[in-house]
Amino acid sequence: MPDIILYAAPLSLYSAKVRSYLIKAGIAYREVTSADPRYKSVVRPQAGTATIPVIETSNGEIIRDGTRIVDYLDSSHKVDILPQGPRQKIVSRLFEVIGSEGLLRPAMHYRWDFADLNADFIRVHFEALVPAELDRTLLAGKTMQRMQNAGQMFGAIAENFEIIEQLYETLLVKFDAHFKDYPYLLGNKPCIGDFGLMGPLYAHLGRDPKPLQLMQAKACRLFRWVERMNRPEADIGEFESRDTDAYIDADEIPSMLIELMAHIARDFVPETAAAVEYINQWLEEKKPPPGTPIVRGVGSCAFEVEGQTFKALAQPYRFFLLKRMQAEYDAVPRSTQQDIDRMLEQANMRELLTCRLDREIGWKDNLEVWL
Ligand SMILES: N[C@@H](CCC(=O)N[C@@H](CS)C(=O)NCC(=O)O)C(=O)O
Repeated sequence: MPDIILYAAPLSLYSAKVRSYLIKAGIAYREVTSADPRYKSVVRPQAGTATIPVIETSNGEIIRDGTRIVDYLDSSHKVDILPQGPRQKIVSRLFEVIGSEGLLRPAMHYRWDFADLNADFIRVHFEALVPAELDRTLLAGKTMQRMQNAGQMFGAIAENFEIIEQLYETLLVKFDAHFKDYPYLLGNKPCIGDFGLMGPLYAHLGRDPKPLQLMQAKACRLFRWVERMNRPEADIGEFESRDTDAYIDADEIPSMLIELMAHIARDFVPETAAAVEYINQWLEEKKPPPGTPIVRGVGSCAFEVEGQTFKALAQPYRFFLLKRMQAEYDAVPRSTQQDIDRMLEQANMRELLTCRLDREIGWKDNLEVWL
């Protein structure tokens, strides 16, 4: 009997983070989809809402949300997925946010807007999520339509395709350059940022036919990282150093990683700044009572990317994650903060330190709630 049952799916973005953690942590688990009868009868009623990933532990606990699942597992398994160095901690936490929220546009665009290559592949996977006794074609079709609409709400619409593709293709080149020198984001072992990035970079961009072709053709070392993240061993044969238990020395952040962050900042920072303003205004107007469950998006905010106005769903969850980075910053002495300021300045991400919601986000019965 495995320690953990993981309710997930191969094509699910948020499931990829948890699966990779389970593999690297060496935790015995069994993965099933939400079509498993136990999901409906036992898991879903306690999960709060019908998303994956969810885990069921051997003592019957049900935990929903990829971030909470990794926190929960790591609190007992202590794999050590957060570097000790303050700058590396910040970078690690930042990539956790970027993984969940910062690459949704390319993830959705390359899944939903290339039907010639992707359609059959995607349909097979969505149908597998519907219990066999139901009308798989009909129900999968409805979910697929809902997901395609979600992509548009994240800003993956025709007017933006050119910019989304330009940004993503450059991102591939920059990731590839980083993974030429290092097997993981911060050295020879994965950190929480690596696990976060597996969401978009494995589940969508490293698996669906169109973006998989692109990644293999333009960024074979990034593709290797994706493979490596789903293997229990360190899988670093092509690198000189064999020390599998070390982050980069002296809290160093490689200059290529700073360049990569500065590239991600091009849409991530204006979007985050617009979203925080939008959500704070919404909070001011609606004043949700403490304990109110948080919806995925509270409305659509506008921001500039490469001189063009984008609109995207303002999602409180981004700030639940960003707060974890800000908390690391708040916890260190001023002189260390200044060091972090300099690094974030170079990465054009310093503004993220001030993007804070006026209300805290907490958890109740597996749902995120306003405190
Ligand atoms: N914050 C959640 C998000 C989970 C989530 O949105 N999962 C998607 C699949 S990748 C889902 O189940 N969507 C179904 C829906 O929204 O109805 C997490 O990190 O686990």
